[in-house]
Amino acid sequence: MAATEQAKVKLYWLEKSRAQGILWLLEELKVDYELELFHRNKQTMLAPPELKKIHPLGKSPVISVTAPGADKPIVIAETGAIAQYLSEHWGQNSTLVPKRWKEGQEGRVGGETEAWMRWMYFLHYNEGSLMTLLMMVLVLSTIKGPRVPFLIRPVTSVVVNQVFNSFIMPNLKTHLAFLEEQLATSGGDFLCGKDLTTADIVVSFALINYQSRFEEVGTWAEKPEKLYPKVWAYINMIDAHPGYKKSAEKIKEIDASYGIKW
Ligand SMILES: N[C@@H](CCC(=O)N[C@@H](CS)C(=O)NCC(=O)O)C(=O)O
Repeated sequence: MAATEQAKVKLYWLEKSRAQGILWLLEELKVDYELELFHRNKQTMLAPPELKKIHPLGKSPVISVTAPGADKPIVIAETGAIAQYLSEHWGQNSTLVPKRWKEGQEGRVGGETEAWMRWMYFLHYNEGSLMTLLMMVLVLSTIKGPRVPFLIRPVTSVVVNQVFNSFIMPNLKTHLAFLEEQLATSGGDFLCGKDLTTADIVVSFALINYQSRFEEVGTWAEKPEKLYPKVWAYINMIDAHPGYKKSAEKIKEIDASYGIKW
């Protein structure tokens, strides 16, 4: 039996979190995994302190992988690192991870295929650039929302709207235009070409969960779906993907809700 089949994989799950994207990834890669569930503090929405016993930052997703014969598990945090590790061990010989080397160029600088270069880039881009911006939208929105006392909310709203106009909106437009161009030039419907890859699983999770907030950020010349039709076609295609739908059903069984809105 292959070591990957014997390895014990556990996903430390936090409700309403990026762990949902990792669950789809595990399902799509056909990894046999266990779940350990954690719930957010109802007031602060922070993760419970017990998650810090798994990894010092106390965030989710985190996975542990116990190889056959190993006396202790490897603990991996960060969406991109988790996706890379699982892809490298469970995704080889599948279309979920693009072939790395051009024929005859194995191990050479510049010998990588364009699809693999895109795959590597998007695994990093997701948390390094896209989610950083989208998290700012989430946090800033709460500063002008019902969690802020009614009397000071007009003041916080003015400040948040200024940040939305001066920083978030121009950056969001740049990202959406970039993704539109990447989808136009990938050679297929997905970010790395004609096949769904683990990079699509990671990036689409961010887009699906934040698309409804884009219009909160400011005034658009037209609806974002008209301005970035390929991005919207991509979101809708992933939304209808059977593997995605199945994972969303499983998530609803675990958590009673799907999504990261809170
Ligand atoms: N860059 C990290 C971000 C991890 C992260 O911030 N996770 C959130 C949930 S999506 C979390 O654990 N929040 C609870 C908290 O901050 O206490 C990753 O990609 O895994």
